[in-house]
This record gives sequence, C-alpha cells and structure tokens, in this order.
Amino acid sequence: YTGQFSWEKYLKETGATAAPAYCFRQSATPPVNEFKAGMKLEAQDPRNTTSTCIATVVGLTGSRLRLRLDGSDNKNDFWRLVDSSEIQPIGNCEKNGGMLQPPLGFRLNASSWPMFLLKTLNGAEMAPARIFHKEPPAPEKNFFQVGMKLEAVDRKNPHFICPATVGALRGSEVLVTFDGWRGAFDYYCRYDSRDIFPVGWCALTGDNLQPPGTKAVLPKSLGPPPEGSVEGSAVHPLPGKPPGQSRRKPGRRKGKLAGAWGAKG
Ligand code: MLZ
Repeated sequence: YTGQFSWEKYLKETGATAAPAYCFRQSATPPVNEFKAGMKLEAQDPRNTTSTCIATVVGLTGSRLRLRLDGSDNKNDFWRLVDSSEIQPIGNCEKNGGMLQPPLGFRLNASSWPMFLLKTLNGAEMAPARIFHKEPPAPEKNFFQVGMKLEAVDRKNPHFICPATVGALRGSEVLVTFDGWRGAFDYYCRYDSRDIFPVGWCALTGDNLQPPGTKAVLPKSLGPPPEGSVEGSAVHPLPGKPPGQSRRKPGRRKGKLAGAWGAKG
C-alpha cells in the first residue's frame, strides 16, 4: 500500500456523505496541542473513573495526548484530547476538596502512596493551566444518520483513528463501524463521544488517519466470512452451518482493494 488515503476519492467511490460537523462534540477547529512530553497533569483513572490521579504526557499525536498514570505500568497508556474534561492542571483536585488517588494497579504498597506522590511531584514539570482547553458543548441531540462517514478512535487500538461509517442508531447511541474490517472493531458510543470526529479531522490535527481495511463486507446471503479473516466466523455465526466454509468467489483475495483510495491513484 502506497500513497495517502484520500477522503475525497473515497467518498466518491463509495457514494457516501460525511457526517456534518454539527453532529459531533468537537471544536470547529481542532485545539492546538502545546503540551510537551514529560509534563504532568491530573487525569481521571480510565479504569476507575471516580479517582483523580497524576499522569505524565508520554507522547503527542494531533490534538491528543498519550498519558501514563504515575505509579502504574506502561501497559495501560490512554489517549485524551487537550480539550478533554478528564484532564486538569495539577492542583485542581485539591482546590475542589478532592484527594489525589493511586492508580488502579499501583505497583507499590498502598501505604507508600503519600511519599510516592510527594516524590513524583517534586521538581516535576507541571503542564500550565493555559494549555488546557475548554471542552466543547454537546450537540443538543443525536443528529447522526445511518451511512454517514466519520473518523473514529479504534478502541482496541486507541492510538489509531480510522475511517468509519454510522452502522445503526439506538437512541442517544451511534454504532461506529470501521470500514473494511467486517465488524471486528465496531462499537456503540454516545453521539457526543469524544472518540468520534468529522471527516478531515486528522488532516487538520496532523494525526495519522489509518486507511480503511481491505476486508470487503459480504452480502448476508453469502453467509459467514471465511476462516482466517480477522474476526473469523465467530462474530456472525450462521445456525446449523459448520464454520469456515467460504463461499467467496475464488481469486478475490485480501489486498485487492489496497491502494484503491490513494491520493495519487
Ligand atoms: N494489527 C491490527 C490492526 C487493526 C486496526 C483496525 N482498525 C479498525 C490488525 O491488523 O488486525
């Protein structure tokens, strides 16, 4: 696969429309990212959302920060927008009468938390309040429609933002389906989730938009996808049929679609 993914070509090819910006809880122009690796801040623990913890910026990608909780391991990094309400400058928790908590899975004895906290904050570079941005307001309701295209965080690989399509609506929820992956990464989220973005978002932030997968969606009448595909046949089992029986036309293999949406063709 060479060349860059182009939404312009892809929308033409698929005959689809992009979800309008007013559908999303995102700022009209992505917030500037003035954070630096090594800066510390307060963050809600993603695995224990009632806790406020100390986090360190370990990476930057577009308008997002890659964060690691101090006292945690390096296997639970998470990503937040610089205008997320789940991050605050250090001092905010205490100012509001709260107490900083050890992260879930704190690698030391709980009794050593107060001393750990003192040491981790001593001499730390604290992210200044002025580089945090206010979270944009939520749209008044779910304006999405089935078939609209968007960019979405792959929650199984949250460093990736990928082309996606609204697959279904369920009240205030939207089914995010990832193009070319036959359902393996799909999820429902609220319409005002911070993980979904309008088409063109990554181009504006400099985040790296992944190209769509190359796994074509089979019509339901053709039965389950062949064994060895990403999700195998376990995701959409057909009652009374042994798994792994491909009825796909021979010769139509993975890779056929690769490059079809390149910027240069
Ligand atoms: N390594 C993984 C990446 C999949 C990313 C899909 N994003 C929607 C794979 O190839 O399975």
